[in-house]
Amino acid sequence: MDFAKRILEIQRIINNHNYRYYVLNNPIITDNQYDKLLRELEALEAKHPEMVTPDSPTQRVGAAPLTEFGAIQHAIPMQSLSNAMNDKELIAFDTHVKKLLNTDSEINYVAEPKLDGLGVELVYQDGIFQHGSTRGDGVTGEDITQNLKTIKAIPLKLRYGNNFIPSILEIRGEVFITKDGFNELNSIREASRENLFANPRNAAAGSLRQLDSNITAERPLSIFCYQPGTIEGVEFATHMEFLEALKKWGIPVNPYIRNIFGADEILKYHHDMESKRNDLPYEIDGTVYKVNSFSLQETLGIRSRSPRWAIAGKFKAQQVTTVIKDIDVQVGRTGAITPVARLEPVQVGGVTVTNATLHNQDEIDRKDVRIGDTVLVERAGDVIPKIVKVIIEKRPQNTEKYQIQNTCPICQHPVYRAKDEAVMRCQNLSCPAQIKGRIEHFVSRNAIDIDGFGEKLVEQLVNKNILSSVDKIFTLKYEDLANLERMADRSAKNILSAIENSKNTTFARFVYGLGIRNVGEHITKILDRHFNSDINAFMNSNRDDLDKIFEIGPIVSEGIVQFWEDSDNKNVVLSSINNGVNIAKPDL
Ligand code: 9MJ
Repeated sequence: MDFAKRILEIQRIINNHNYRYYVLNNPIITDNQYDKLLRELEALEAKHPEMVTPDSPTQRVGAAPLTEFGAIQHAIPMQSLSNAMNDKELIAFDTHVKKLLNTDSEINYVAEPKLDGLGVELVYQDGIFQHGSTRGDGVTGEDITQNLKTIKAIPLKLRYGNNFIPSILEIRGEVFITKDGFNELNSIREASRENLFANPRNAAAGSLRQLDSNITAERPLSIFCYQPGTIEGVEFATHMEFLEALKKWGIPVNPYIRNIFGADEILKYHHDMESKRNDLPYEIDGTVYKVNSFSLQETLGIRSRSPRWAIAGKFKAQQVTTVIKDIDVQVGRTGAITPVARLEPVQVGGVTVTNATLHNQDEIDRKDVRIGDTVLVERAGDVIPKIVKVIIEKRPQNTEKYQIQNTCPICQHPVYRAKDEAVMRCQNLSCPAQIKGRIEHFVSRNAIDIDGFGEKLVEQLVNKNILSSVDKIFTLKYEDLANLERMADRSAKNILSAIENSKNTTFARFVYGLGIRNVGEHITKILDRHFNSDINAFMNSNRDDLDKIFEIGPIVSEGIVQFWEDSDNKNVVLSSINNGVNIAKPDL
């Protein structure tokens, strides 16, 4: 057989297997056989690059990483659904629809499982996948075409199953990760000491937001589609007809979608799906009901943010009991100290839960959570599991009240808690847990403004231990930069010259860059005026001096005093000045 014929044949065979697997849920070959076909196609296309088309199954991976996502306008806004929290609200929805349509007859609805993933829009032009986007704010989303192309459940080319292909087909659906895929992904991440995803939804979202689609390609993402956008060239009378057409075009549609009538069937479907929920391979957090007839949908119309012809019925949160093995204290990028309960791993609806946030000391005190306690844990929707309560009867003997230490678990500097704030913070400018964020803030446009000093550069310099505090920026040498990966001679020189330029700065910019708690740009200007741009006077100010400044309240002065109590913070400032930072008098 000639190569051109064979290439087209393998493309067709692979697309057919995708269809059998993702739409019909009835695969007939093994993963190995599938990979073998793909490799044969890759080899043939490598020899005949002129035969490669954008919709070839080989074109899902390999795109160059992006520097940022472009924006995509949705031709029709992507609305969200209003929620019914219980049976009563589901019945009220049906009653309202009947009233608006002025009818006593049972309404025909399409009942759908509500997938807990990420809403996306796919656009096909003459049957070829053109681009896809996130929901964003509903009007404008992010262009995640390259990432969506890696999802094998999304056909790059529609099947001619309906004997016609619309010129424009916009469809909405939910990208998700299966429970098994999520658990497996997290065990891999745990083994390589990476941060774990809190739930399958976050894992799907994190995977879709990768600028490098080769990373997305390694994540077990899938999709079910459930809603039309603009469609040109075909008309449908009902939502169900639209869904049937999607299947014939090769687009995955959830197999539990049903045609139902009236409130009784809404409740029955809702309860049936709730009892099936834990047996499904993916997460659902409720059910959705849509008036089937498109003309009735039009009559019902939309509210500002959601259609009147649809409702989402939410499931109750799932709860289980487990034991707190330990309590760890984490330091966020902004210095916030968060206690996290390490749990005896427990399955909640097929997802392994190992951690729960304890928020802060007040929360720990309120619930009197102790290491060794048996606790009731709840996973509600897409949030991180939370501890509902301690089962006091199961508390072992000799437990102690838990108290977060008053030093940072990472750098051992004292932590500070502002009056009226529940959160404790580490204000050490050089705390390793915060250093990347601190440097990024210090060099940012409204702070000392070093052009070209981006997130990637900070990441490299900190990881290589070249930068461990902000003052070290001013002692960077050409070799420190030029030896970094992907750093051209010219860029290294440009960055050094931007650093030189930044040394002539103002009090307000410099102090803003220090990131003192509650000291924003406005406050830095007030301090500038009060201390007459004298950074030494500011560093050595005490509570009384600060309290005298009109416009500065006790919470701000408390943060400042605590910041300067840490002599290492003063040393960073002095070292910056010794290394050439010159704070000019501003034009006030
Ligand atoms: C989910 N999340 O499964 C819709 N959804 O319809 C289903 N979401 C939806 N439909 C219109 N099944 C807006 C959102």
